[in-house]
Formats: sequence, C-alpha cells, structure tokens
Amino acid sequence: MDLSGKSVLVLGLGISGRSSARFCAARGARVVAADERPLAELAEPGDLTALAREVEVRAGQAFPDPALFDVLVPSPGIPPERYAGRARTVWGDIELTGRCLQVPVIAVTGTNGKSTTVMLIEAMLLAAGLRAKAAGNVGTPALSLVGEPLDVAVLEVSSFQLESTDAFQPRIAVVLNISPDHLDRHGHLDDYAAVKRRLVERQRAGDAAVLCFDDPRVRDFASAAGGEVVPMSTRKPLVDSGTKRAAWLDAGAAVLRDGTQSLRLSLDSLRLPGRHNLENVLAALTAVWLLGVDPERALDALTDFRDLPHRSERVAEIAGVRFVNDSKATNPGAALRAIESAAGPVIWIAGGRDKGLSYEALAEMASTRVRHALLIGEAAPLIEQALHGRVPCEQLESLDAAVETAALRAQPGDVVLLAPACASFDQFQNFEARGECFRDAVARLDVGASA
Ligand code: UMA
Ligand code: ADP
Repeated sequence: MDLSGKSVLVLGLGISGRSSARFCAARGARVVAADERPLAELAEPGDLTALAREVEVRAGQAFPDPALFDVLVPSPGIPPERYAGRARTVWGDIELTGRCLQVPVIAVTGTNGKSTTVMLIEAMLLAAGLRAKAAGNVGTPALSLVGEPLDVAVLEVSSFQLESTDAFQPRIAVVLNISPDHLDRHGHLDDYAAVKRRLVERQRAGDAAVLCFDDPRVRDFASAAGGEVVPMSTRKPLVDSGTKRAAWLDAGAAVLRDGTQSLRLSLDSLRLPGRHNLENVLAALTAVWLLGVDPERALDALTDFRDLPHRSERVAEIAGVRFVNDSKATNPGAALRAIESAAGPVIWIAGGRDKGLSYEALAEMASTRVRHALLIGEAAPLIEQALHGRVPCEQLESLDAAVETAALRAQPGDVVLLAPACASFDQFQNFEARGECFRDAVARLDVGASA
C-alpha cells in the first residue's frame, strides 16, 4: 500500500492508533494523530515522544475535522457518530491490515470466546507446521502482522473494529455467538448483530463462514454470507444441514462432514473446562480444516493448550475450596457460561460497571448453581435486585473484601468464582487489573491458611 501524497488522520493514541499512525507514516502519508486526553494522561510517554518524530501528535484538544484529510483511521474506541458524514474514506486498522496482507486471513468475531478461539487457531496452525500469528482485538495491533513471515494471519475482530471496515474480506470468517454487550454504543441488539454480520457479507466464492447455528442470531447470518456457509453445532448433528460441509460435536468427539464423508476426531486431549470452550475448539478446528490443514495434526495443539489468563483460571485450592478467576466475563452471557461450567456449588463474586444489560437469564442460571453471591461496584444493587428471592446476596465495598468474605462463606467442594458480568472501569483500570487483584487477595488467604 502506497500512501504517498495522502493525508491521514488517526483518532486515538492507544494501542491501535499508535500502530496505525506509524504504519501510515511508513507508507508515505502525512499523518496527524490525535487524542482528546492530555499528553500527561496517555500511557508510555516515551513512546509518544518517539512517535512525534514520525507524525504530528495532537493531544488534549478537540479532534481535527476529518473532512480535511484523505483517509480517517479511527481507533476502535471512537464511535462512528464522531466522524460520520465528515470523512471521505474510513479505514480502521483491520481494513488497512486486510488490504496489505498477502496471506489468507482467518477472522473471528462473536460476543464471547473470540480471544480463546483465535489463540486456539494460532496453536492449531503452528501444530500443523504453518507460520501463524494471532492479533487484533486480542491485544496485539492487527497491523503488526503486515510484513511478518507468515502463512496464515489470525485476527480477532470486535464489533467496534468492524464499524470501520469497508472491503475487509477474510478467507475464513468465524462467528461464535451474539448476546447483549456494548449496547451503550450500538443501541439495539439488532444493530449490534448487523455490525457483526459485516464480517461475512463481503465474502465471495472461495471464502467460507463458520457459523455457530446453536445461536439463532448467528444462524440468520447464513442468508447474508457471500461465501460458502459452514454451519457448526455443539448440540446436534448437522447431517442434513443442506450445506456441503458442516461440523458438530458428538459424544466427546468432533465430527467434520464434507459431502457424504465424515471425519470423527476425539477431543480427549482437551484440557479446557466448560461447554463454551467446546464451542471454541470446534470453531477453531473447523476453521483450520477449511484452510486445508490436517485436523489430526491440528488437535495436537490441545495437549498443551490452557485457558488464557483471567478466563476460567484456577488460582488456588485452599482447604478444599477452589478459587477461579474469570475476570474476562465482562457481560452477563460470559458470566452465565462461567457459572455453568464451575465444578461445584458456587460462591459468586460479581459486579462492576453496569452496561445496561439484563441480568435476568444470568440470575436464572445462578439460582441453580450459586449458593451465595458477593456483589461489588456500581452494579451491585442491580444484580441484587435480579437475584432477589433466588440467591442470598451481600454487597461489599471492594473485591478484596469480597474474597475475604467468600473464604468465610465457602465450604469444602465449593468454587469461589470471580465472574463479574460487568465492566471493570468503576474500580479498576481494566479486566486484567481486576483479575490480578483477585489473585493477590487469594494469595493473601493462602498465606493466612498456611501460617
Ligand atoms: N479516545 C479519545 N476520544 C474518545 C475515545 C477514546 O481521544 O472518544 C482516546 C483515548 O484517550 C485513548 C485512545 O483513544 O488514548 C484509546 O483508543 P481505544 O479505546 O480504541 O483503545 P486502544 O488502546 O487503541 O485498544 C484498541 C481496543 N480497544 C477498544 O476496543 C476499546 C482493544 O480492545 C484492542 O486490544 C486494541 O485496540 C488492539 O487492537 C480492548 C477492548 O476492550 C481489549 N475491546 C472490546 C472488548 O473486547 O469487549 C471491544
Ligand atoms: P472474548 O475475546 O470474546 O471476550 P474470551 O475468549 O476472552 O472472549 O472469553 C471471555 C469470557 O467469555 C470467558 O472467560 C468465558 O467466561 C466466556 N466464554 C468463552 N468462550 C465462550 C463462548 N464460546 N460462549 C460464551 N461464553 C464464552
């Protein structure tokens, strides 16, 4: 991509914006990179000083008018209302990456399970001897893949990132599930789903979309998909799906069907807990199979694959009580799956910044598995309301206090589970900091127990 003579405005100077600014400058563009926060409040000031030698950095002031630039590169956190109708060309970092990569792209979206699935895909491709790397919403900027010696690129793509795509067309798209999240930005669940659908709409012959048909909203994407539809299910065989290829789970094995031929693969080596992880594994396996990878070899990856940090993470076992950190369960759907897959009665720690989503389905699940709920943060009263009459609750002022109280309430065989169902930003910088706080609090209990 040659951007010589072009003017580019990058909005946001976080992970995505810095990478986009450097990328465009290296391709000859005149770049202005802007952030509304003052310089002193932005992370890694040394890196920004270095960036200011390559591009014009403007911090702590209103964004420049996008109409004055050829290309606008918004960071994912900047909502489209901020530039809609004023920018000539809007290319977010996923769009730029798609335009520059010369290798097949597997792109994964969905409300929950994206990061786990892209890391599984990366591990499976590596196990099969291919050079592969995951990037995107998982934390490494997507553009870092451009120029890397790769056979396959794996991108985690969020709804925020899809809003600033234009022609992005992955060879393989994977859509896991859609449940309420980010509605403060997208408005209605239908609008959120419509943004996710963009991943498959621009695909063409030769491309494929792996769609999890267990979710009716994802199943509906089939009619919009521009390439081959490959349905998958963790619940029922798709022998008669009406598609050439399909994948499903059957008695602990994955079945991959191509026409009338089926390949059955045992998932015995899987170390990940929960039905949700079976969904992620099946999606990953189907994606790499569609790319021509030997599925037997891909499954070698599972022997060593463990859940990512802050997802179903077993922190400690103290006096017969297991402590599990699922700080990444930042919406009710994810927390529901975390509770569902706990290996015993649950002492549940939840709460944080409310996202305006319903806790009803979660409360329903909690009523069958949770013995006691410890609620923290801004959302505590709302969750208590939803649990009223179903689960005994206590509100605590901090996560530390919740962990201490959990230890008092738990009996041997119980699981103390942090699965907040909320964002972390009322009390923490991000979900990682929240998970680390939980780990530290549990470590203090452990010291106390062995003292
Ligand atoms: N900013 C403004 N004005 C605004 C909003 C933001 O100036 O109105 C500035 C902020 O001051 C800040 C910068 O923009 O300096 C931050 O931009 P950003 O929020 O887009 O964050 P990045 O650091 O660039 O990280 C982004 C993704 N962030 C979001 O989607 C909010 C990261 O996903 C992603 O890992 C990273 O790009 C690399 O691709 C995070 C996330 O929370 C983990 N994603 C959501 C999720 O997973 O649920 C979608
Ligand atoms: P994402 O990147 O989409 O946020 P992660 O892989 O980081 O997804 O998982 C986040 C949380 O969502 C996990 O801790 C778990 O509680 C839940 N989760 C993981 N996979 C799924 C899935 N397939 N369906 C529903 N919930 C899931």
